[in-house]
Amino acid sequence: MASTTNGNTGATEGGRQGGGATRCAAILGPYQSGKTSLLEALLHATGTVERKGAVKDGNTVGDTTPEARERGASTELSIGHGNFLGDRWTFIDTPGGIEFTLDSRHACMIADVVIVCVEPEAAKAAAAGPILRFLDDHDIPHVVLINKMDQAGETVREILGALQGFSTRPLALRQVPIRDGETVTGYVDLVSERAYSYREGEPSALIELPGSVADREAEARNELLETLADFDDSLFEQLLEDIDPDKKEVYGHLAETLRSDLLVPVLLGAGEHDHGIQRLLKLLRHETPDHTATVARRGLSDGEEPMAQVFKTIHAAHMGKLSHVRVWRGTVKDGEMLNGAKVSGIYATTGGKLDKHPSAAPGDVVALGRMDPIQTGDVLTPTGGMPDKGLGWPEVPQPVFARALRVAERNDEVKLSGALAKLAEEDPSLLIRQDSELGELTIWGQGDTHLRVMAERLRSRFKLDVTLSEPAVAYRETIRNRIEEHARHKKQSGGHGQFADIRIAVEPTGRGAGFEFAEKVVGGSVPKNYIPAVEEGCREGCRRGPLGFPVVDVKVTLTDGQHHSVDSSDMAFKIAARSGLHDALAKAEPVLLEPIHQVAIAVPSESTSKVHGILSSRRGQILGFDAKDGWPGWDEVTAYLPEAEMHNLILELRAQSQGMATYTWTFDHLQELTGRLADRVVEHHETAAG
Ligand SMILES: Nc1nc2c(ncn2[C@@H]2O[C@H](COP(=O)(O)OP(=O)(O)OP(=O)(O)O)[C@@H](O)[C@H]2O)c(=O)[nH]1
Ligand SMILES: [Mg+2]
Repeated sequence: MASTTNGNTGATEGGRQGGGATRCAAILGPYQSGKTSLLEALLHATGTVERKGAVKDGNTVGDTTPEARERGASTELSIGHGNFLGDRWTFIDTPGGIEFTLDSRHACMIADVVIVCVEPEAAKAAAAGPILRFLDDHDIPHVVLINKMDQAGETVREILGALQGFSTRPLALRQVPIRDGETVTGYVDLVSERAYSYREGEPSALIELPGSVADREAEARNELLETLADFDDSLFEQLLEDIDPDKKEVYGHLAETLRSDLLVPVLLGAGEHDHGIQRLLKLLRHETPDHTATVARRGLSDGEEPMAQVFKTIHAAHMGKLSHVRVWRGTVKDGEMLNGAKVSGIYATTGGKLDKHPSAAPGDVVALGRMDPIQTGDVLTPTGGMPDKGLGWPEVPQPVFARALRVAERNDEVKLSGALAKLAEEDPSLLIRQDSELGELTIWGQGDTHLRVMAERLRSRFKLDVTLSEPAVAYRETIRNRIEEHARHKKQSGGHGQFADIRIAVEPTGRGAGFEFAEKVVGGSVPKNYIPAVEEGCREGCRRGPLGFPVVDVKVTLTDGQHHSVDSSDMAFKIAARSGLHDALAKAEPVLLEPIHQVAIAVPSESTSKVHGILSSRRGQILGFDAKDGWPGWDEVTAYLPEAEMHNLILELRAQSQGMATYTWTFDHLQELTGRLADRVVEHHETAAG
């Protein structure tokens, strides 16, 4: 384990507030771009971690759960606190995996600034596109860190070029790299015009500006000033007159443009080697707004009473429910009531470690204990009068991947449903469904890894032995022909006999019509009081048709029949109807129906043709494709797709689009399925049913 010191937790001792309020930076970025390593470097540089851990050694402050450690990839938020030059900071490392996006987005909503960490390779950096778009849409100030510069093969220009297309704000390069052959050895700061040489595990050393970068430095500095001048007339005039602006003034403009989210500063670094960390921290110190600006941006400024907002809910193994909050206003005290729930413990969390505090001050990020009725997103106040989540709270993405979930021990079923409810409360992008028709429990989420991680949590945290498998498809069947059927139920066994006789016509109806029943009985051959029993018998007969599936879109008309004054009964008519319908359906050319969904796939244009290929190989029918509204460079492809072909769709789409494609879906209609595919479904169903 990395050794940690206790001093730098975010909560204030005894509720006393130090110099400024704690500010909060969330770290986002594509999968494996180095965020957890960056958190470690930031905590090292801010005095929280004495000895730095490494992701490969499994001893970082972030990624403490078995699910994350085993993967060497984050599967949940990791929080750490630090002190930099007297300022208190909370850093939140987020998982890069696209399947855990909702957690990352929630962290953005309570952060004062977001550090977008990208790889030094244009194609990989472009995977940050959706993140930049989200931050732009929500007006969240952000900084881009081109990370892993120790491995940079491509030029910073190429990487920036790839990113700029996704950002509506100009990306403003703040440093240029100093290279020695293939290796990046340091950087020049474009405002101070000072050159630094990177040092492993230490702040960079000031050096003479090497002649080799002088031209590039001058050019990049000019670009930076020109970009800034777009937001300030006096700077614009100075540049026109060839006056070199005062550095202090430039820093002032930079702080202003970041605070107002007009511009995105771009820094260089290598978190794992501590390169560029001091520069990043200094930028954060001088240019990041505090929580009051964030509260205003979120539209939560009204009112005076203490206020906090939940951005993550966890059911910890020994601690019970923990609601991670950012305190927006006032002091939150242990034991007080917020939104009708009693705060039972206030903790500053660093990775998996908790430090108890009596209170938390504005700006602090802490966990509140045992706030049972409280949900992620809730805005907490003593009066509970703020039901709103504030501007822009992220929508829960529609689940795109499902698995049937089984628990090995039947006795564990109650425990399982309790555990699943907790997991779904922690992660609103997870859905649990109990399908009574298919007799199957399914979990729905954002992809394979997402659901596997959930299964691992069930095993590690709740000690439940569960397995995942492909879920069943809700097939139906109908008929193609009209059939008239005569059915008689007659039993003579001592005393009372049983007698019912009916004639029915069974015919297909329009798709989506469901089941219809009519009667045209004349002369009371089937007395009125038995007709509901006939209808009920027919409905029961539709539960499982000759192919083994529920029958839909048929109309049954009772045309005639006979009864017996003593031996007829509701039961006799029901039995006759059920068997009559059963025989009729089998003769009426039964046919399988499969559910078809309408899908709308959003994909970067360069991958659109691949999406067409994927859809046609999955029996999809393309309905159209067009440029996606408000998403430059993206297309939206709409298609009908059979549910049976959708199980792994998201995985293939992501594989063919560098993880970027997403889709939404709605059930559209049932469609006949014939031939070999249908035979296989029926056979498989018969085998499964034993
Ligand atoms: N060369 C180099 N490799 C790095 C650097 N930072 C991280 N890595 C490596 O990149 C891989 C991913 O690092 P993480 O810090 O786990 O990345 P992450 O962004 O947290 O990954 P996810 O949580 O899965 O999205 C590991 O193998 C690290 O050793 C860096 O500055 N330079
Ligand atoms: Mg990580």
